[in-house]
Amino acid sequence: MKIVDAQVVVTSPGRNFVTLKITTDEGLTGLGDATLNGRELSVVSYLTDHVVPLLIGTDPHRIEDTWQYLYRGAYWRRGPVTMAAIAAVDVALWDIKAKAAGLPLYQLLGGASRERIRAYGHAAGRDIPELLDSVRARQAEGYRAIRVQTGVPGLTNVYGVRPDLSVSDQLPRPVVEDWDTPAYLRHLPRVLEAVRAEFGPGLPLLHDAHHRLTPIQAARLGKDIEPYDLFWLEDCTPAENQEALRLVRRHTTTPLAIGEVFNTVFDYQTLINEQLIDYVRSAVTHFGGVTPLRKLFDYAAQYQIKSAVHGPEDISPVGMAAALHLDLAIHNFGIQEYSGHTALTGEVFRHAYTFTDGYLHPGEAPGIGVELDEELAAAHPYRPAYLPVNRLADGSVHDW
Ligand code: CS2
Ligand code: MG
Repeated sequence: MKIVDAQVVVTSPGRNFVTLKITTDEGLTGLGDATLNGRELSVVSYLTDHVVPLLIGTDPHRIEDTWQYLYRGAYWRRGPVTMAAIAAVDVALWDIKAKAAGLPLYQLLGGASRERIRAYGHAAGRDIPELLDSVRARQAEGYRAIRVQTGVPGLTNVYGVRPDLSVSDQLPRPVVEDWDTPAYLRHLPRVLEAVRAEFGPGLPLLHDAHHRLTPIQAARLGKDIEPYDLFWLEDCTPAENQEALRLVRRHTTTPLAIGEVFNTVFDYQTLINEQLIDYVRSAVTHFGGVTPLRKLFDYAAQYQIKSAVHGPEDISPVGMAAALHLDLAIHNFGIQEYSGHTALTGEVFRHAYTFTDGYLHPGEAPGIGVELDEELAAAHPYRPAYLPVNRLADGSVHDW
């Protein structure tokens, strides 16, 4: 079999998605997600200008060799643009291989290790009563594990609370959010106390600090919220300083999850070797695909660290489907983030995966189980969009 065509499709059915479609001389096609939120077109160029010409004429079955060729062969390694582009190729090739075998991808990854995949959803409110309503709404949708985010008194635009911008209300420049770490550190324990009082001890609760704390602040927060028994505290510090987590770990038993902005195993080495975290959070889409993420999970498993694949709305259904096949197959699965997508996104990307009673399943369609409606995709072209930025009261930029 040979690759005869590879096209990059950019579509915006509510938000931007970048998809690679590879076609073979036997008529099989494979899809891969290359969406990098707020920097989409850089990956489009990386793929169309530098990767697609290398794929034509090659054997789609040689997934490992193609991965190494694109990663090592470029000389310039790592980084979100490079790894999102390689991820799209990797997932499209797995899609083709599984379709050629007539099997859902998870069967090629060793078969199912579980019957269903526990998902967590997002609840958010500007204040505590609004958050409690939002938790109830997620429970009504079936979620059995819920991430809770609230506004902070005195701040107007806080991460996870401001509704996600759809492209139609995007401004030409990033929205500016505001931040005050001491106010947040005072407020969050009260929020978690109220959620526990309302929903009891049994509901798995998660919280995302979105890289905003210093190591000592994170250590204090982890300690303060221990009574509320979080499933995890996510991205407590900007963890490219991996050694910082030693300090956090020394002070708290709150479980820690890190990694949605990481692109390779090297970002995790100290975190995993020293067991400084409990969950690895990378997305198939930003980590170079199924091939390296499978290796990361196997490495993490030796340290009792579990998977928790990043699954916000900016991971397309293609990236989500690839994650679900991995989740079903690996033994050290932890939990899967799942925000769902708009109905229109589900029409552009028809998918076999399902969400029922709080659990996901990739379905039994051969391949990853996603088909792209190219006409509908073309009817919703790219719209420039940015992630927000974050400033402190004195006007200085803070981690977002
Ligand atoms: C997040 C994301 O899902 C998460 O945990 O931190 O919403 C993240 O902000 C976006 O994926 C950025 O594109
Ligand atoms: Mg996060």
